[in-house]
Amino acid sequence: MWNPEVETLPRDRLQALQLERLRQTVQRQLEHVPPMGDRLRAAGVRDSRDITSLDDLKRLPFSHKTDLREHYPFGLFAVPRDQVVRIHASSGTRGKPTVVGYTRSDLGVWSEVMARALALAGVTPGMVVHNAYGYGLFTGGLGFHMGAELLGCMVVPISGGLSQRQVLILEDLGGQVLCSTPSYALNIAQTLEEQGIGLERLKLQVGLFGAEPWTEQLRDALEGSLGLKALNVYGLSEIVGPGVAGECIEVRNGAHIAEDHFLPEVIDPSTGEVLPPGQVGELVFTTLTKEALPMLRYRTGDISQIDITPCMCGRTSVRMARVRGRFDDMLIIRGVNLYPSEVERVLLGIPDVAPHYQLIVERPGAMDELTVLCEPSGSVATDGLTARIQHTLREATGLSMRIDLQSPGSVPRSEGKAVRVIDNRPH
Ligand code: DLL
Repeated sequence: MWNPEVETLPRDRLQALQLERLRQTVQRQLEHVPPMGDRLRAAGVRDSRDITSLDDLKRLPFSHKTDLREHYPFGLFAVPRDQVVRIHASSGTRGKPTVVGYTRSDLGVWSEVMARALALAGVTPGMVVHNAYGYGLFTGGLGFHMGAELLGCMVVPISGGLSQRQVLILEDLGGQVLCSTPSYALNIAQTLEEQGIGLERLKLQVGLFGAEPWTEQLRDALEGSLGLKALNVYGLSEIVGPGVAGECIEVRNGAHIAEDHFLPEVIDPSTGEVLPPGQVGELVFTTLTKEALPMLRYRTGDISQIDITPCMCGRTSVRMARVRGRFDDMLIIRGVNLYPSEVERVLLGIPDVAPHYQLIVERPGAMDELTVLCEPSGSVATDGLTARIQHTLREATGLSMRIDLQSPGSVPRSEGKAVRVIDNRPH
């Protein structure tokens, strides 16, 4: 454990710390973020002393991505500009990106939670960390970089892309820890195979994968093709970046939330009502220590659930289940709700199918049509593979899909977050 004292804090002491820090976040917004301060006052919160228990969190208004967009770029910052030492931005598929800022202390917190996430995954000082998350405005590259340096690892800041050079460096520098999106890790695995580099020439032990939804089936595929233990890391720019939660190597069932810095809730997305632990809903986070961009009840759009049962690893934090997708990612095809990750789960369970896929949605007439681009795992498709894929997907999802089985290497590969859906329907 990176910080055993905090990571095993008894729940009552953790909750007392959360309450004290929640008050500070509320005070920060009241005093320093006019749009959010006004919103709090309208909800009847005039002073942080109005917050007397963690239950009072429910009284506070939600915040949304649109708040960041409306006050783009710096309108929700709670500190003078000269205290902001770093900016990142989330990619944002529509419109302007959301810009986030960090004070020096925020960077310290982020490094700390990332060092914890790496230690959770079994990474120890001195290990060689091959960091293939993109460096730049995306939080992946620099987030993992800072955490690995703090832990005392040797960081190889390779960033994403240029797969042939990527595998050369991976082999020559003896990378033991691979950090990348799961879809890019697949790309690396394929390049290794194409270059004839066998796993015995590599030193890989652990992979820390995140930034996009992925399934247990993809975990198996990555472990098999890269010869490592694959662990899930979750986070989002608006809250800090990667490091909000991470899986432990001991159990690998749910990601431990760094609850001394980020307070989680799960809500019913249509009513906003807080759901009890174990129920599936939208994840909402409140930052407890962020200075530059404090966030109260930020709606992530991510679907998950919280497990409060104690973990065998000894940490006392609650765990969040794998995010199966965002509400925005859910496709409604002829009345059936479908998450791309559901297609991944089914597809990867079918023998002879490679773990590369993309979904194309079209509306040629009155009805929506879904085409699944995929590839055989061998150099040629086995007999009846298309029909088998179509049948298995229909059985599992209730939807009839067109299967476009392409030649190996034809489905577009990702260098960062994979584009799983191309929606060509008229809007
Ligand atoms: O993706 C931060 C990150 C970088 C996390 C590297 C993990 C590893 P954003 O670009 O702001 O930040 O995107 C955040 O990505 O709301 C989720 O929808 C999705 N996401 C992040 N991690 C996971 C994960 C980074 N482990 C958005 N599983 C989030 C599923 C994830 N989805």
